Amino acid sequence: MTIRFVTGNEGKVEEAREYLDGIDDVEQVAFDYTEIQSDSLADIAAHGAREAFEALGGEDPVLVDDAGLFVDALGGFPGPYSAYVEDTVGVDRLWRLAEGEENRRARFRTVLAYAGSEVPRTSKSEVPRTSKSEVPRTSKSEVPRNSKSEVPRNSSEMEDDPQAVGVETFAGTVAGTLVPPRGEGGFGYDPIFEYNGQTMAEMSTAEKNAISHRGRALAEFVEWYADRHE
Ligand code: ITT
Ligand code: NA
Repeated sequence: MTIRFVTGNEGKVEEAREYLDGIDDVEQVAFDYTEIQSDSLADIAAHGAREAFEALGGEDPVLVDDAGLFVDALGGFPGPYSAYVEDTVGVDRLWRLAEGEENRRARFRTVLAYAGSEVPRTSKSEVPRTSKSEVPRTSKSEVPRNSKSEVPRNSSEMEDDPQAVGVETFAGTVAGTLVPPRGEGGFGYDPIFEYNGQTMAEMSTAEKNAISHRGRALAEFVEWYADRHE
């Protein structure tokens, strides 16, 4: 089977391909799904994956990744608005905003949403699976929860809706420190995010996957997926 990764971001695809090497093929698919307004990455990703799977048709499952950088001293900003802030303010100026703060801790979070016909439609998928190794933090903006904007489907609604597809979500987080930009690899905010002495832009894809939010979410995904696709 081929997993259709619906994203405009090649960096995400490269990381998923490297991680899923030998498990499944990953194809990048351009489809502009609706990014619902929510402070929950899980809701945004789950909604996007469901919409993309239904709109694209076909059998192959769909993966959507919604990510963000959450800066502790800035109350979790830019969080779900990270892509918009990267495009408007830019990575260097976000660093300068953090530079003025004593606390430069930040974390990356991602939620992978997988939509496929084999996922039970009654799956309680809006609460992402998270690895046990990940210590949950209590920053309000990070705790995935159902927002009012996405009404969870109830089973009677789904019985009436043959088009409904099951969605399963997988979350990953990594905590680090913001630093002046260093490194040529990775993408997005990687040059200003330091983990264990290296920025993520100074790491190879494999090194980044070993510690990153996306790598952790992919690990959760693989654990779940491997059971179903021997
Ligand atoms: P798609 O929505 O098309 O998948 P995107 O780049 O817009 O691609 P997001 O909506 O998830 O992705 O935006 C997340 C923002 O955070 C965006 O600015 C990314 O560059 C950045 N980002 C996401 N993952 C990252 C990572 O692993 N390292 C550094 N920055 C990352
Ligand atoms: Na996006």
